[in-house]
Amino acid sequence: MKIAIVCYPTFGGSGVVATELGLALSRRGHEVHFVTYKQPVRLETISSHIRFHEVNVPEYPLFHYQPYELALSSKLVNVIKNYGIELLHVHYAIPHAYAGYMAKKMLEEEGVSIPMVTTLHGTDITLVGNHPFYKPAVTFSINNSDFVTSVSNSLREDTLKSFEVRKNIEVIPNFIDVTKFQKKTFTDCQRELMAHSDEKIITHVSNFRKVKRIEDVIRIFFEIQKKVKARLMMVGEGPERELAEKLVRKLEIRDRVLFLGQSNEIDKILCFSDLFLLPSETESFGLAALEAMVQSVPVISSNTGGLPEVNIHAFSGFLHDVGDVESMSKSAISILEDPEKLVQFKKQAGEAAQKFDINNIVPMYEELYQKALIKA
Ligand code: GMT
Repeated sequence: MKIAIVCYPTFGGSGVVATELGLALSRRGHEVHFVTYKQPVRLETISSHIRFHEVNVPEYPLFHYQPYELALSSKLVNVIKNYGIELLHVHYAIPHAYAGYMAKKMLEEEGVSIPMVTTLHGTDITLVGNHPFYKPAVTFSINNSDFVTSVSNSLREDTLKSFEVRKNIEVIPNFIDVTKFQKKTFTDCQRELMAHSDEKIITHVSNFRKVKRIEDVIRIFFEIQKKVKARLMMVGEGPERELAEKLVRKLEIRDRVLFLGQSNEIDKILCFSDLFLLPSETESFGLAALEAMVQSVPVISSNTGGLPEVNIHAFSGFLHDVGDVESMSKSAISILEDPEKLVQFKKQAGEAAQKFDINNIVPMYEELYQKALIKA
């Protein structure tokens, strides 16, 4: 099948999922065309089955805001026609579903019919999409997609609660390539570069936005390091980083906290981590938690959104109420202080990740595409 994928190419869950999906589909024989404003960060392999089409928005002094949706929908029309694309899959409703719908309509005028699948990822529904400035357009785009998927049951529920949706929303969870980690491809898992042998390594990975509650991450670590010799790896970049660094200075734990910035080597960092922290305000799925779990890193998270569908309480880690730093710290310490418990939780975290293996999930998308093609 010839599939066009629209996504955000930057660091962030929805772009990662879209890219990994495209790569997996290409390995299964499909021809995948990524249409976005920059080469997606995880799209390192270019093969005859993978193409990248860059959306350019020419600058013009009259424009206060560059009309990206317009450029994207025009690009989609050209790519779909020129390459005989059979299906359009847009990730993140804003503005991709809206632009995709416009492309579909323009193509219809030319006698070309193409089904559109929209995957909802989280903030396009819970934080941004819900804003009155966007809501009518998001509702319209969802209702006018041929098929709609969400990455968790929780996000499906949130969408149905907040929007007047007339569409069925199918849950297709995010996924991970379990075999890649079983093969232990990282021969350079050099823990000793990051910490002393008697120190535990605690990790947090995110885009450092308010929703991630970065202050809680630091405060949980502050409690942990009072009881257990440990270091904190802060991976990512975003608006809350400066505040976090300030708090680290105030708490006088600068020598134990490393801000690593954005990294393409998350796998390598997770491979030597002992515990992962994700105390988010809301999280539709929590792909970062799954990426930790597949490498046998237990997760201490909040119990919000789709996190309970991924992180299993008292098995792959612990979940507590948003903002309950005390309970999260206690649970973290209980795992880290007890070597046997740590080994057991590490094993269980790996086990819980199996359910989300790429080989179980990608066929769900393929099945949906087939349905969409029949309907078109
Ligand atoms: O919040 C982020 O980290 C980025 C955001 C995105 O769209 O890139 O992530 C959302 O989509 C991910 C992939 O489906 C989910 O794993 C994240 O939980 C979700 N973020 C939120 O709901 C806050």
